[in-house]
Amino acid sequence: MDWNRLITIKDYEPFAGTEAIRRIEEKARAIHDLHVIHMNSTYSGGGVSQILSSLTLLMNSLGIQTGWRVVHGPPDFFSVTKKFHNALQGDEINLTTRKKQIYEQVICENAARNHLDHDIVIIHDPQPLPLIQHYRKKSPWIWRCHIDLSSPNRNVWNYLVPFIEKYDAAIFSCRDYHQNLRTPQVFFMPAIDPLSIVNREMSEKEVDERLEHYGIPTDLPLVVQISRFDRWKDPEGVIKAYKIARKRVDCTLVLLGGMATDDPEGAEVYRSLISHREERIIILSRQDGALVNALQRRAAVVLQKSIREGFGLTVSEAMWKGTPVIGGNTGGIRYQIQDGVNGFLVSSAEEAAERIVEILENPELREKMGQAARETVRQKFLLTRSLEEYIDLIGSFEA
Ligand code: UPG
Repeated sequence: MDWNRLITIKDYEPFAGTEAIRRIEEKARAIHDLHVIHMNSTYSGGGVSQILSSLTLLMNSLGIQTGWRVVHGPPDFFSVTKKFHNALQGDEINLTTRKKQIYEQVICENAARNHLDHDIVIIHDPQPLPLIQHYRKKSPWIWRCHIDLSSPNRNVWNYLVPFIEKYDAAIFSCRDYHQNLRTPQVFFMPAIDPLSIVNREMSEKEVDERLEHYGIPTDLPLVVQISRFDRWKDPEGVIKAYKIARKRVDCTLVLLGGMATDDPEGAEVYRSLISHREERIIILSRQDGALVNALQRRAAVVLQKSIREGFGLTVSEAMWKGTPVIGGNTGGIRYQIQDGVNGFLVSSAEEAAERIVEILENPELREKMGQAARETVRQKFLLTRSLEEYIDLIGSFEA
């Protein structure tokens, strides 16, 4: 592979198969030359930027003229939108007029700077949601929500509904997130890019080099969680599970989390964890895709002990590398992990500890689960599948 050229759909043939690639090319021809724009709230950090950096290139390679913009705003805007995010995942919120004003005014200013007269506009998550009310809408607008909507706080949800109902379609990651809305709802899961820095093949030597660079010891099995530092990802629960497990098996814990520019709580959660650091508890904040890749490959087991999770890209990423994942029994994780077959689902730190011990003490189980995990991702969670779903949805407006 020559990494100095842009990736094309043909590069995905070894993963998706010839037939799927031909089908995608044919469907894309029908919407060829359409001008599509994706808009979200950050170019770096977090799952949405990870998805858009791959998806937008691939759409262009298929002849769909696809752009990517981000909302700009001051810290108090992102502080408000993170509170909305938390409330949509079930938190309480004091929904004051001030919060609404900050949110709506910043979006009004963004609308003045962004001339969205594209053939299709795709808005990701709540941050840029109200943009739609500032345009004379000439074409379909789609709202793509990445959040776990299994039990949204009704105050915030009801406040956002009038914006959402201006859209022509809303995409949610699973059927469980279905809402009472006038807007048509479409359900499909996100997916991972097997050719991104985070997921592409790495040699053992490259893995060693990355881990050594950060001083991560590999003499004992690695128990790893990679996530933004966010309470919903339950880093405290991971540390608790690790401390219980290591009474029975020797292992090292690594918690890695890059900061996302649209998540002002990350630094605070990271600081709250620092006191847990010790020789065998490594807590790192770095933005290094190759390190994510190396850790997911070398880990004896990966945890994603979330309490809420729209989908959980890190689950599929580790599974793709043949590493068993212990996931929180919640949201989109339940659609990726089949308990006891390609990983484990858990509901407490104690259960997670049990499963860590079981996997570390049983290399055959680890191997078998890892293989099943990779096959699950190959069949269901690779980028080409979600790309095709986007193309189908866009095509449905053109028909
Ligand atoms: N990542 C890094 N470096 C880090 C930590 C994470 O590159 O230090 C990457 C990670 O590899 C993954 C992404 O960041 O690709 C994180 O994605 P995800 O685990 O899915 O979490 P969120 O950032 O919370 O993403 C939101 C939803 C999530 C959903 C995703 C896409 O919360 O549930 O899977 O959007 O829909």
